[in-house]
Amino acid sequence: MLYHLLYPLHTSFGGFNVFRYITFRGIGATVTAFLITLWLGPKFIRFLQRHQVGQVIRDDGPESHFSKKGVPTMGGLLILFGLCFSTLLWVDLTNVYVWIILGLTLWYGGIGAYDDYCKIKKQNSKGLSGRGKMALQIIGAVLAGLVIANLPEYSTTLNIPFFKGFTPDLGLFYIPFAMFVLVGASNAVNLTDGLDGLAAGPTVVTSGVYLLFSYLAGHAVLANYLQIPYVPGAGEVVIFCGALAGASLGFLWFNAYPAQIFMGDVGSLSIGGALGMVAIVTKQEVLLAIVGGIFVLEAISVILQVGYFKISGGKRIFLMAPFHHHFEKKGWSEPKVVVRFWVVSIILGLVALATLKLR
Ligand code: 57M
Repeated sequence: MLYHLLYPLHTSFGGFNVFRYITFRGIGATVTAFLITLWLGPKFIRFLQRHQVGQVIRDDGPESHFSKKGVPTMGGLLILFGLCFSTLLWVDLTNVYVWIILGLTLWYGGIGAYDDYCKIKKQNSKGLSGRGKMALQIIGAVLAGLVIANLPEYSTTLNIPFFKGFTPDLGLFYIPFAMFVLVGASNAVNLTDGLDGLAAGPTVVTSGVYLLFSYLAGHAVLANYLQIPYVPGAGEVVIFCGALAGASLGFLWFNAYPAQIFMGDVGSLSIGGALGMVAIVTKQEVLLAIVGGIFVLEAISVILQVGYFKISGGKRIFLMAPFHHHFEKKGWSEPKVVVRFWVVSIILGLVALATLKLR
């Protein structure tokens, strides 16, 4: 909004020229989202406590989690507010990509909010049915995939990190592929969100890396030089990524161990969807498996554990899945598991950046 209000005035006041620059607006969006989330956090936590929007804890989980009963949940609403407010404040509102990303993020947030609401109302850890949740996620993903694949300047080719010469065109198959990315990312973040700060930390790293990739993808000269796909208009996604990183950092302030608030499904499903959609817009879908490697590993640990549990008649690979619980069961303290996972996430972020030069 500021871009539309203030940039046109640059002819009378030269200083307003800065609103033209994506870098300036990206920093503005990051700081704004962080400060809003930080400012609203305590008020929002008190509001949730007053309305008893507290976490229901499973009785079959690690014992260290029993004391978390009643911690306010649905903190994702705070993240979504900071993210949307800041994005709308700083972005060029005529940019179609940002609207698609915001739409998908809010759709997934709506699914999560409904799920959280059901769990709190029924006072058990089962919300919306797994199938119902999946069906709603697929509908959102297919719609988003159809819209984006039909944009004239968008290409349905696939880009594979380290293999820049190999870019197969998926054509119509791009829609199921996009669906896989969106539904997979959303559920992977959801599975990761089981320890204080565990999902928010890698979210900051992933959005930070995609902030850079959006800038490069939207810059014809740099994209050409680095041999990455040029997506006209993708530069504005920098503002969304900055706002996501800022809002997640603000949320992390309160979600850090011992957490005063959890994000709930409204947070985890929407963040996963947002990251998936950003990866799709910037044409760096496969890269998400690297930079978001923590989310992928958590999801794989669940698939392996559940699969093996079924075929072996009750045996396990990990002491408990998702595998952050495995380390807890081994005796690592919760902050140790979380910080070590952050360390891995940062290293994976660096590997993702290396794909810019290595081919
Ligand atoms: C949700 N949610 C947390 C909070 C958060 C198939 C199966 C593996 C699925 C999986 C599952 O349901 N995962 C998705 C994970 C829950 O957190 C809430 O949920 C939101 C995210 N969706 O924002 O609102 C609990 O996680 C803890 N937490 C924190 N700090 C945070 O910042 O400590 C969350 C955020 C919270 C809190 O304790 O209550 C969750 O874990 O439920 N299921 C599981 O994860 C379960 N695994 C399991 O059953 N494994 C089995 C195999 C055979 C399937 C096994 O390995 O034996 C575990 N989850 C729990 N206890 N809580 C195991 C038991």
